[in-house]
Amino acid sequence: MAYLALTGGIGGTKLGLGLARVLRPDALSFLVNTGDDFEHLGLHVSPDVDTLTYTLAGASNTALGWGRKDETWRFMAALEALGGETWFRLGDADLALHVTRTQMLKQGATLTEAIRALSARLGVAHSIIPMSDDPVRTLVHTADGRLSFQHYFVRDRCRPQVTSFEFAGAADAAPSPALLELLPTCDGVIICPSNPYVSIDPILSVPGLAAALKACGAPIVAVSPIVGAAAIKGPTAKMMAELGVPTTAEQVAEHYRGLIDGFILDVADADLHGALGVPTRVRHSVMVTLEDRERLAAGALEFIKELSADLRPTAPLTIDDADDQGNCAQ
Ligand code: FO1
Repeated sequence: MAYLALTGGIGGTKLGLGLARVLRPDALSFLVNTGDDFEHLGLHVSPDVDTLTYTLAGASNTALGWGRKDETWRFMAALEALGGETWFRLGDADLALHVTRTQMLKQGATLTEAIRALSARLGVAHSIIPMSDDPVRTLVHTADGRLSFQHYFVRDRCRPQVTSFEFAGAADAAPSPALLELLPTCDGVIICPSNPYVSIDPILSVPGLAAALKACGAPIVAVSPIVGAAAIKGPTAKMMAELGVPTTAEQVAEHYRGLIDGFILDVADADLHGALGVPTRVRHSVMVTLEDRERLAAGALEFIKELSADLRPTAPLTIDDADDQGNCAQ
């Protein structure tokens, strides 16, 4: 069995780690948001890819939630002394990753190739795939005007009131070839409890990507990032309120309507079980310990297996059947 996890940001990475601990590298790949990527100080920074990479490598800064553990900050101190831009902090060891990736990209590697090589060098055995090799950049439309994602998120600390989102470049982007290669053997897709608007939607904005996920016929299960009326991590609930939608798990399920085959609710939202127009399961989804992450991962996989039994025909498929279902294994 082989699974694909869609993720971006710190909340999604928590479940990503749980999945990586219960599934061998040949049974799990990650498809990661690169809408947060940006050129900073002349370097290609890929925050969501790097947060996942460091986490799977056992090298993450758990206090910050991003960057490397045991980090030093001499570069930032020197930059500050020179009057450079310091609103986005790059640790000394983290800097080495951005420099190397930028160099690889300049020498002609695709983002998929650069991530594959660098994650392997950091000791990550699971496959980390960017949503696209083409630049797609999340722009946040706010009451204060249009902001690039990192300006909104880090420099302005998510303070501006959000009105909508734009994924610049998406129309001309293609899914990473590595994704299209693995989909024919995919048995289940997990949408991690990442921010639906700025972590998962950029992935789904790549033309043909959502259709390819759907067409491979494997169950797609999302884990709610909203518990009660609050986001487990980050600005999801604040964004929903500003967009004028209810800050509920039900609304997240609604957001993914047409894509997902199942939705995992937290125990705090057990009253919504069976009431969302999509099959649901109730699990403890607030991940504090490593065991919490593994337990939720196992719960998501169990749900996918149950859904597979419902979605997949029991009789073997004929070639005509596969054509009718748009089966991507052709
Ligand atoms: N987040 C911050 O809040 N402040 C920072 O200075 C910062 C630097 C940074 C450097 C490298 C990196 O990979 C991530 C970094 N992040 C920082 C996190 C990042 O901005 C966000 O977590 C994601 O883009 C949102 O998913």
